[in-house]
Amino acid sequence: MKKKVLSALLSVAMVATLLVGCGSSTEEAAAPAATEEAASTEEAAPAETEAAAEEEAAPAADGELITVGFAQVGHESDWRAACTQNYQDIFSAENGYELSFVDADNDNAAQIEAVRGFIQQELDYIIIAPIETAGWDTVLQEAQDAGIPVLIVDRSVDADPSLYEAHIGCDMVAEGEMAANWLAEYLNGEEAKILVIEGTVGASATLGRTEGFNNIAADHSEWEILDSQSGDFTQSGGQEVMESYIKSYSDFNVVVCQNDNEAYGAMDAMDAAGITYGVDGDVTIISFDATHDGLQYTLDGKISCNVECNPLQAVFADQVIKTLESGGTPDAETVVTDEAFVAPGITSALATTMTQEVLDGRAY
Ligand code: GZL
Ligand code: ZN
Repeated sequence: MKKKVLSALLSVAMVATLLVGCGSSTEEAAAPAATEEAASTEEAAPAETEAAAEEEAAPAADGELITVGFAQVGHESDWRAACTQNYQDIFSAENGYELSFVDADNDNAAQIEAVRGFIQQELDYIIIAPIETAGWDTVLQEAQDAGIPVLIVDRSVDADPSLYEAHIGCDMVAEGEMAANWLAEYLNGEEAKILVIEGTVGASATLGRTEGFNNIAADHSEWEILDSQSGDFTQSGGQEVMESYIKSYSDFNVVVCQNDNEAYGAMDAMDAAGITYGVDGDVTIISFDATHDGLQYTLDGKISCNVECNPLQAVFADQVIKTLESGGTPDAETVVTDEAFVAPGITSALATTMTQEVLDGRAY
């Protein structure tokens, strides 16, 4: 399976130019103000084409729009909103698509029913951002039996990879390891009593970030993970879990929130309890997503480390579909790599120190 590792280095630009690894095709993405450069591919990448090919996505040869069903997780977080907007921007009529979008509202059964609906409508393609990793084999087999290619995006599924054409997403285990490696650098051997607010139960983002963080924590006997409960990637979930933690634990100095919205809820709970956090507080907060507001809190010194998970992935799904449309074989796996950001005053070999310029240069 060819693997394409793309680094998503976002900087200010009015035209999105994507240099994509293998095959070095370049594509102007409709995603606003993002310049991403391929970092590397696993195989030696051919010399990148310099000039951005003005390859405009266009309706299929017969002028027909390509019909695509997108079964989205829900609307649980700011990250999700950015992901949805990105798919709606890219899968537009001017790009040759007719998009049927279903927000599954974090409900697994509803998401599987949405996919069955797309199959009944005999759409050309189905895109799934799976809420949970489990439970997908049957409906993916139904889609394959109906001759409808499926793309799995954002999160991943525990299913036979021959049941879908491609997976596009970030490496959640790497994100978890990035967070823990930064904490080790920051604490430099000091003790840590850690509380974790996990994401949605059974989601690959949750499983991966937890696994990655624990991989590194295992090397630090001076750390203790006191508890790890799901806040369901929502602000209210983060607040509820933090409120219960405050009742149960009086001696903690690190809170790991598996997305920004949970961090906002945790901060509300700590404010209400008079617990200080941030670079000048008693508690160090680590978050994931690096959304605009999450990075504002990082710039303000309230979140100490924020690990990015880049939601601007729709252009890669567009590329997979256009490759299939032209009879080609798309990369089975596209991994969009991430970076980390830390609060001003923190220097790190692993992360970018936040400035207003960095924040202004972000695309979401
Ligand atoms: C990550 C994505 C997660 C985000 C959350 O790829 O699946 O789901 O981290 C979102 O904000 O709810
Ligand atoms: Zn250690």
